[in-house]
Amino acid sequence: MASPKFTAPDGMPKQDQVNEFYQAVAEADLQPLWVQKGIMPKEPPLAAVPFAWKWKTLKELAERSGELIPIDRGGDRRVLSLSNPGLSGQPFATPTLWGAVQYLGPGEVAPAHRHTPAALRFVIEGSGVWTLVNGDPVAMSPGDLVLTPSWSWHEHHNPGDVPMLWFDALDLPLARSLDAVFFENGPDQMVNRAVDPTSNSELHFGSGAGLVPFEEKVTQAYSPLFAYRWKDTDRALANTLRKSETGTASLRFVDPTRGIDVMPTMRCSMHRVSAGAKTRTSRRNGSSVWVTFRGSAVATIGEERFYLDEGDMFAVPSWCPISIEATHDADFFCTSDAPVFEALGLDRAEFLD
Ligand code: GTQ
Ligand code: FE2
Repeated sequence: MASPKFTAPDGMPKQDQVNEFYQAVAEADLQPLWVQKGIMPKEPPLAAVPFAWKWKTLKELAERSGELIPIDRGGDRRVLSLSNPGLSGQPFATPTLWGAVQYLGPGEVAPAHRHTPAALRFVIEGSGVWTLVNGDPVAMSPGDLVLTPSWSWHEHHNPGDVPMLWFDALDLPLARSLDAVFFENGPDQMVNRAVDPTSNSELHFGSGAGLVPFEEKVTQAYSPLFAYRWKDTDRALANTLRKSETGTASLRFVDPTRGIDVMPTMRCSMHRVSAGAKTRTSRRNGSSVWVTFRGSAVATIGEERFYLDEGDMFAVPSWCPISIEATHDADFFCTSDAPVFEALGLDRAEFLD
């Protein structure tokens, strides 16, 4: 359809024509590029800030939530999310990552559900808990990494007599910004509570380094191994450190069948820094959330220094330089959105020292 050509009334001053033009553009729900500031900044303008949450506070408030807040349908999960002070009150650790501390008391069950945001747990303290992942019972102990990938059913059980506290990370903010979040509740009683918490996933894919089922082809986007045990991680870090000249060891958790990241949206890694050693200063685009699992250290993130002890969690925003110097032998769990950046060809990284 041909639209009538606009002609300015005779003698209309140029400036008035320009003003009318801008008004017509706005009325047509358009915006001229040339008046927009900051659309293409030289570097990403950051909202999220470097930030650390102390375990002392996290634990105390998680325990109080355990006493005060029941867990059942409706509440579903007893979780306190890390809210980065730069993100205007949103419950997110970084623009792409949800980080949280979850508390499950003795005898409690967090009921079955599934969601498209992928989740992982890194256990901090407690024992006896197991998580049912797509019907497969996965035991949880301190230092273990447990995956509940996108759209997998999961429910947490604590049949023991001590509480468990763990770190949760989800790609929820990313999935949300892509309008990709779906959620579904599961049936209430999916399993009998006395189930043997040895996962099929580990029996098939986790019994030996470099050994995977002869013919089984993994086609889903995530690792078929749902649990990475502290005993294995610890040994791998110790072996790496033996041949390290820097006093540091960094390892990535991978899908044992393909060597790729455990889930398509979250990279998981573990870092050991010996007392007195210091990592190189590096930065990358995309963000990460860290858990201090053992030891103590000073992390320099951007311009800020954070004194870290066991259980402390911290957020590293995009393009922010980070280095860690251990005061006592220290181990860190880290999860980041790096696989997303790499898949999209947007990844950038550099060392600054
Ligand atoms: O344990 O299923 O921290 O669904 C946030 C959402 C944990 C969970 C979180 C969740 C879970
Ligand atoms: Fe969940």
